Amino acid sequence: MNEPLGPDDLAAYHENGFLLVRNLISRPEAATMREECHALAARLASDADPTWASARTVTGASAARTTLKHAHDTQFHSAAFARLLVDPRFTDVAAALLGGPNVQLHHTKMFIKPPETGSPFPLHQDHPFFPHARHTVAAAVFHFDDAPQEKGCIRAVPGSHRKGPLPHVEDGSWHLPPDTWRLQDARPCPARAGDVLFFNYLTVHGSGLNTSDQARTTWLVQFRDPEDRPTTDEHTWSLGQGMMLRGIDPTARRTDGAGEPR
Ligand SMILES: O=C(O)CCC(=O)C(=O)O
Repeated sequence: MNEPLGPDDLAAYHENGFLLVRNLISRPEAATMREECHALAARLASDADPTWASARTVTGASAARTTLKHAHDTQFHSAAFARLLVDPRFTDVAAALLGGPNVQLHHTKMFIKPPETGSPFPLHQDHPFFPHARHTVAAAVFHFDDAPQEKGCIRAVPGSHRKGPLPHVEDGSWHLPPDTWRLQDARPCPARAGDVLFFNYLTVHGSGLNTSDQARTTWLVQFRDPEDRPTTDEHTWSLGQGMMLRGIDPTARRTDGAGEPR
């Protein structure tokens, strides 16, 4: 079997804490998934806006009424997401980055940043949302349309994962103190439809406002080594948590509801 990543890619991931994998899926596949996302958003037709309060107060976006559409655990809404979750093009890269054969799901989340008003995310680590003992948790952000800087692409701070868990401000969500962690200082990661951005949950990241006339459509998959365990029950409600995406769960954890959190 071909290695999914070369040694330079792996070294860059471990050095920077993030890696953009180009064309992990094809542009036509990305276009199909984009339609799935927008159809799901229309079916859910929710008025709820998941924009973080801090996005309005610390990113300078307060003047605009910014908006965001999201949906958790999309594989429970459409089988197209379930197929992509176990697609070896994704899971082989995830395993290579984890450094072992087994990849377990934590949760998935679709984001649509609408044109002109798509909300920013202040810089943060994902760690405070779902801390784990061994810090193997990582995200894969699938881009289903092009995400240049003006669409509010993700930005990341190279090497920030090596600082370990950082103190965050909590105000409904978690973010880093904006005076020391400025979004504009983080490195933009512009992506094209079909690209997937991988980053560890300790990597400091955020994203800007979508000022373009097109929506930015992404799907985020949080995954981990199954031998890594949550240290709180903060985010154990996700329906699909604990599903194996590749390999086995060597811990043979009980799945009948009587065991510890998934
Ligand atoms: O999709 C984005 O722009 C950022 C999302 C993010 O930072 C997160 O969900 O933790």
